[in-house]
Amino acid sequence: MFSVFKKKLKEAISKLSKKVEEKEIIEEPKPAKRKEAKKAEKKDKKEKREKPKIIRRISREREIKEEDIKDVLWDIQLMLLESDVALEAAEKICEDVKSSLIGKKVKRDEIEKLVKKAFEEAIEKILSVPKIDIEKEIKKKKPFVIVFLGFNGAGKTTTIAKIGYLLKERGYKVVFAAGDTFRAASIEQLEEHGKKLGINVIKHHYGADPAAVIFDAIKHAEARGIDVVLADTAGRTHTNQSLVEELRKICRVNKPDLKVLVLDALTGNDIVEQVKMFNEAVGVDAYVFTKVDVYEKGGSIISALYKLPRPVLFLGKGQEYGDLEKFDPKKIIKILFS
Ligand SMILES: Nc1nc2c(ncn2[C@@H]2O[C@H](COP(=O)(O)OP(=O)(O)O)[C@@H](O)[C@H]2O)c(=O)[nH]1
Ligand SMILES: [Mg+2]
Repeated sequence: MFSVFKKKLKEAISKLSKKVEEKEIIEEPKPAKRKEAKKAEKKDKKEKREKPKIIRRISREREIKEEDIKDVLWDIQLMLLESDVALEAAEKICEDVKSSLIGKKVKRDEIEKLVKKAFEEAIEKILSVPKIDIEKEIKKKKPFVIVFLGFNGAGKTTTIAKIGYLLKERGYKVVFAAGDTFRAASIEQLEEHGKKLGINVIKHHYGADPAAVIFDAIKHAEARGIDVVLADTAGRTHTNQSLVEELRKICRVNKPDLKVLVLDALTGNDIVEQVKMFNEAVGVDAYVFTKVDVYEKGGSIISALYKLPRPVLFLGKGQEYGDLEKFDPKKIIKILFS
């Protein structure tokens, strides 16, 4: 994750460093008269021989002005956009970086540290969403009902299996609800996971009402003292409008305790549209970002959290049941800036 971002940030910082150095050369005081100028030139040459050039420059301090960082901010904004950060989020980050840099007195060798710090803070601000602890949540109510939302292929079914595995390992009783009654083979896919994990799957036939499937799973859980219902849903029906209506009905009938939006991090900055659509349809309580293991850019997570700040339940980092990771902004920042 973030390899593109890191490379580009390095380039932008090195450009800014050069800029500050150039300015210093231009601003060197010029002797007023010709004679003095010659004398100074001689002296300068001697000095140059005695002291390496670079040391003289490092010892200078300069105040950062808007014109110094205009180009660099532009580079950085492009870099953010190329890393899948949505425009509004990229603009906000640049705005924050700009206001924290302008007016700072800086030496050339401090620039990298200063720009990185300004960036770190701007991005950390976006990533610092409220925390969520799934075990704490599910202890609040029995059965605790979690509905997973998201487009086809986002990784809903896989994520449900992973979370089922994790909760079972920790001693909770789990049931799956096969609420994707639309996509071919989706019920079998969930059943396959259920078989491997020893978790029951409540299902109807294809084309059945998913709200009813989830309702049955909740009744099943109530009757058997099951702690958690993990409900799958379809990603896309004939049109987005019918998907919205289907999801609304699921929520109206079953009143889930947590609506988790599963997002494929590889989606790029279209992710913002998905966040908006699902949140307007039924409201999003938390996220899971999947395929983080194969995602080099990292920006779509920043875009989603900027658009709608919600807790991140987990990051999906592979195809095995154990491939779930806790979301830690500090760790992401470290990856970004190390
Ligand atoms: N590399 C990787 N692949 C994933 C991850 N999560 C899901 N997948 C894969 O993405 C594809 C779609 O996942 P699926 O759970 O069927 O998506 P759904 O349509 O939302 O239910 C499958 O091939 C999964 O194995 C992940 O975290 N990393
Ligand atoms: Mg599925």
